[in-house]
Parts: sequence; structure tokens; C-alpha cells
Amino acid sequence: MKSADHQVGDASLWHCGPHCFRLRRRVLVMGIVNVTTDSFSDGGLYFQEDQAVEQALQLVGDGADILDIGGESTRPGADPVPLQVELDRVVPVIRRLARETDIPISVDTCKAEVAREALAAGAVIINDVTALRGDPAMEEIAARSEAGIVLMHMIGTPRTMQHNPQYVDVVREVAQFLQERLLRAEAAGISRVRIALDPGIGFGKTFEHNLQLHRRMHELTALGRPLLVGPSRKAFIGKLLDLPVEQRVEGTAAAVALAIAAGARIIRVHDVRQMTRVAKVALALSPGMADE
Ligand code: HH2
Repeated sequence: MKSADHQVGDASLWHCGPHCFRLRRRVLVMGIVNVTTDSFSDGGLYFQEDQAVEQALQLVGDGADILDIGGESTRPGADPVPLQVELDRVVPVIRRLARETDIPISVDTCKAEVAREALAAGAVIINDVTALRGDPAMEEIAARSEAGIVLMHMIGTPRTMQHNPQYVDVVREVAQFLQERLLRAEAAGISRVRIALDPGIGFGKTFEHNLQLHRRMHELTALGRPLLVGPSRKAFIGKLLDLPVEQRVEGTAAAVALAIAAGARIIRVHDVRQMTRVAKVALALSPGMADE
């Protein structure tokens, strides 16, 4: 087995509806579109349907491989959004983007009904920050679809997750959780080629926990599925640099580059133009890339 194979294992394929991504030598840049009023870094900027579509098309022009459309903020302490409000935010945007572009669309939601309607409108990935635990109907919606599924680690809910999160060994516990959720999803009829895993940077983690997860990310890329990482503009970067959210692009670049070097193959980011360039260089410089 060559070293790159060893590093990402059979994690190199990710099936999302009609798309099959080969990720051994490729990084996917997932561009974030928050159709919300209260997201931590861009709340309110893309709240209107036209603004959201325009921003999404801008991200496509900037090099995004996937668009992740969300209608409910998951920032610490965020209030849940009622079902109909979330549907009204994301479904029209997804429908228009599916018509206007060929780019794979992901829906960032914990609600089964939002996922169902988003898939019907053209989404091909369900990004569920609860790892299918939030809504009892989500597993079945996911199993019945052909969509790619992102299983993310979080303690509690966005409202409670930052209330003194504790671990003995955060990396081992996150890895165990992701492995358990992967097996559970498979048992529910979701084949593993459709699943990507995500440590949930900032979701029920202290500053030090987030650093540990980044430092030991290779332990998570060894789980045998593509690893998605979302450090973009998050608070640990702000704390390291003592900078506000709009000045965290270089810090995000460093986190993204090191995640890729550790084997992560999907990066969820706001600054798509910059991170596409970072990803290209980081991948070329990553261990194992010259083995063939
Ligand atoms: N982070 C956020 C939201 N969704 N999904 C995954 N899979 N991984 C992440 O790290 C992740 C996520 C938070 O970022 P953002 O969407 O910009 O903020 P908000 O939740 O406030 O809308």
C-alpha cells in the first residue's frame, strides 16, 4: 500500500447523488452561503433570496466545488429557527441554483423536512451538524436518498454546546463518536461511500480542544472516510490572532493548509477564492502526493 493510500485509506471516494468525487489527490472547497440574519460571521448579508443566489454564484466563480446552503445559524447560543422559516429561506435558493449551475449543492440543516425538500429542489448533500441525531426522521430521509451525508461531532445543541464542554481526550472521543455514527448510519441503510466525517470545530469545544483536534487531525483522517473540516473564521483563530471575524482569512488559510496536509479532503469555508489557492498549494505539498 502506498503512503497516500495508507493516509486516506478507502476514504478516497465520496458519492453524492450523481456525483462521485475521487479525493485521493483532490480537495473539495465547500463554499458557505448563510441565508440567515444571525450567522456568526456574515449574518444578514445574504438573507434575501437574490443576495444569497448572487453570493453563491460569486463563490462558484471563485472556484467552489460545492455550495453549502444553510438557513439556521449554529453559532453558540443561537435560537432554533421554525421549520417553515427555514424552508422559506433555503428551498427557493437551492431551486434557483440547481437551475442556474451544475455545481453540487449541500443543505446545512438538522431538520428532516428541510433536507427532504432541499433534495427535491436539487441538493445532493445533507450536512447535518447533529450527525442524524437531531430529528428522528432524518435517518430515513437520508437512507432513502442517494445524497452524500456529512456526519459532524457536536456535544449537546448549539444553544448548550459551549457550556463547559469536557473530554478526557477530545481527539479520541471525537474519533469514537464519528466511528459509532458511521456504523449507525450504515445500519440504517446509508452506504459508507456516501458518508463524510467532520470533527465539528467549535461545536462543544474549548479553545484548547480545537487546537488539539487540528494538531492530531491525522487520527481522524485515518477513520476511513473523507474528512470535512470547517475552521473558517472561527473563534479559536480570532483568539490566536486577537482579530475580529472579518480579519481571520490568513488564520483560516493556515488551519486549512495543515488540515489538508493531515489528510482532510473537504474544507468548508467562507473565503472561497483565497482558500481554493491555499488548498491547491497545500495538497501539492502534502505527504504522499509524489508517490505515483
Ligand atoms: N460550521 C458551521 C456551520 N455548519 N457544518 C459542518 N459540517 N462543519 C462545520 O464546521 C460547520 C457546519 C458554522 O459556521 P457558519 O455556517 O459560518 O456559521 P453559522 O452557523 O453561525 O451560520
